[in-house]
Amino acid sequence: MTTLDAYLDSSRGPDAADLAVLLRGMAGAGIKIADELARAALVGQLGTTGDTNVQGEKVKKLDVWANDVVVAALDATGRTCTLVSEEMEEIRHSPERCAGARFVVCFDPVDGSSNLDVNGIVGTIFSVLKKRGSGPDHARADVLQPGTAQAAAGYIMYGPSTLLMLTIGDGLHGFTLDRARGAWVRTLAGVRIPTRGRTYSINDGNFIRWPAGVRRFVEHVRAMDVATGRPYTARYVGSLVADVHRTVHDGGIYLYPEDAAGSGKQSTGKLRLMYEASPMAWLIEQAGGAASTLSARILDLKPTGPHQRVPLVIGSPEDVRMAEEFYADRRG
Ligand code: FBP
Repeated sequence: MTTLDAYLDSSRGPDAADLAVLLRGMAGAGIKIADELARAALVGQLGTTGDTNVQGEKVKKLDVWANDVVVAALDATGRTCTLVSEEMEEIRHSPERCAGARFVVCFDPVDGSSNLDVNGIVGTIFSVLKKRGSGPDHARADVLQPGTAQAAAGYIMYGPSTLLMLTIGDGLHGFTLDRARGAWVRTLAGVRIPTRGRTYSINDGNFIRWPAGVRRFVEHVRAMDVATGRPYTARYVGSLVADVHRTVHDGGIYLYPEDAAGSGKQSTGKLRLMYEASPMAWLIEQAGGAASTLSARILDLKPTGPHQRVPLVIGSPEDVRMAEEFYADRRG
């Protein structure tokens, strides 16, 4: 079974060697976070810090701890000097580290943090972009690149096993942490998502705020019609990593739409483009899936800010197309 190291060593391309160093750093941070999650309740690492982050969310102790672990691991690679994190309001640009820097990294250190205190599945999500310019003024332009410019994307899922799902542009692969060997071993190679699924995943509690097209789509997949495999079953973990991973594996669709006009505060959606929607979109497209806002392809979006929020609908291509048709009133 191929290890992550062997897989990265065999990858080709002008930046392959530098990208390998950076990704090993991220994978190393994942091991530390997995270890800390396993003992968090024993060492008082659960609960909040009392602060509120740039997203307006109560900050969990592990959010900050994991953020520092990822920043230190990426700094140690010497391959990046510009970082964006859900837990850091500003773009962290360190000119003194730019000499060997080739990449910009956007990451969510603990995705699904509402699951932390209930021992639920959480994850780390990351997106790697090529550094194009030099100097502090260029840092923002380096960050605000569309998803099509990603050099790598991945998530680390802290579940019964610790799993790294990764793409560097040659398909979607999964590496399971083998603690005995201290190595990541490829257990999923060239993952392909089913073209259509039988599962939908959305926070039903937001029903009253969904755009009309989303309501019609959900009512459609809930309706009885054996011939088209309906009703779909509902699954929602409340952690993007867990809900997308199940969707990649089994097929189906995950939706976090914007709130309909006048119905709520998330008029542009909840999830963040740079370190949630964009990396997940590339990962799922590499597996033959689709990801959209329901009116535009996520990877084509031109970012406007490091913490920009967007609607995210992601999954099997036929299901995403169907949801887009209901949203555009072309169906139902
Ligand atoms: P963070 O936990 O990193 O803030 O991520 C956002 C998130 O928790 C996603 O993982 C998840 O899919 C979604 O928000 C759940 O939102 P809600 O509780 O509104 O359904």
